[in-house]
Amino acid sequence: MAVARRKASELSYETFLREYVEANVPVVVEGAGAMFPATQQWTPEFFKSRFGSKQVNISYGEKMTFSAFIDAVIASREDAPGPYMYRLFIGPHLPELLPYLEPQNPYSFPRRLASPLMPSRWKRPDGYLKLLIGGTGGRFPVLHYDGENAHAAITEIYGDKEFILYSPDDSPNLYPKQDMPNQSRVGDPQHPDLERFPLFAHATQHHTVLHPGDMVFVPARWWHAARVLSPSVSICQNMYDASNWRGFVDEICRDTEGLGGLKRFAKKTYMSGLGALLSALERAPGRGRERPVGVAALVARLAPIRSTDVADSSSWSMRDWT
Ligand SMILES: O=C(O)CCC(=O)C(=O)O
Repeated sequence: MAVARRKASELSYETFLREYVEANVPVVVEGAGAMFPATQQWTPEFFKSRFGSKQVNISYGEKMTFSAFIDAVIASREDAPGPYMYRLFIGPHLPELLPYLEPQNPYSFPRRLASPLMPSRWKRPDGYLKLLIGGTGGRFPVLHYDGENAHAAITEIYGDKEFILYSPDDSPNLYPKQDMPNQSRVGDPQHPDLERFPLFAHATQHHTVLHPGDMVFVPARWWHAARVLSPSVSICQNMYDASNWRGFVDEICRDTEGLGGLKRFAKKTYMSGLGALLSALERAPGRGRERPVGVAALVARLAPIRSTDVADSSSWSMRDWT
């Protein structure tokens, strides 16, 4: 099945929220990233020439110099895929890149992650902004959905990438791992071992190809994976709003980390109350104003719904999120 495609120039933010975010339906927004200076300037060579000697995170625990990594990306082939970068958080590791991503893409704005009312553990004003780079045949290593009920947005900056998704309803056909239920045991979903995983044949694949400027919205609990068709650079962000808050709270409160019942109850009460407060502030009258002042400005700051509601990226906390 093809993922729906809409043009950014014809898709209002309100329609995007109603038809896709609230409905938990994936969509590609064409041109959502077209206004980024990055879309004009980022190429594999850009990273090699600017940051060649810098050691960067590629995957969990794997680091390389940018120079060696980009050489491997260029050499990557369908039958001999090179490494795929998916653990480089831009804010703490390459803040020089942030100006290339402003003005922010409104469709991937992190919303509640950017609220100062978020507990510090989940305060991510850039939405866990990550850099994803790979060469032909490179791929994200596992079919998965994002933890803590997050929505995700992946915006293609350079090159082409195949992106596939499976609905949460297909979870029983995807063989979730016992210890990590948001990861599938199937391995490469384009070359599944159907003798080991026969139910996978019943799963409905939603398919698209991302080109520069395209953003795919990945709703909470939708399984997804990506494979590079030509050397590719993209970014990934997470987002919370009223549509995925309850699932987020349920998940973080299930993970008790040794907390007793009373503490868990207190945490759940606080987070549920915060959700109700943010929902009210997000719907407060006058939220559409371009430059709010007074009380409206305070409301916008506490419950940001678009990038102009928050301070610019130079003031973001650059804590290491790896
Ligand atoms: O490589 C991609 O585009 C997928 C990224 C992703 O799913 C993730 O970082 O969680």
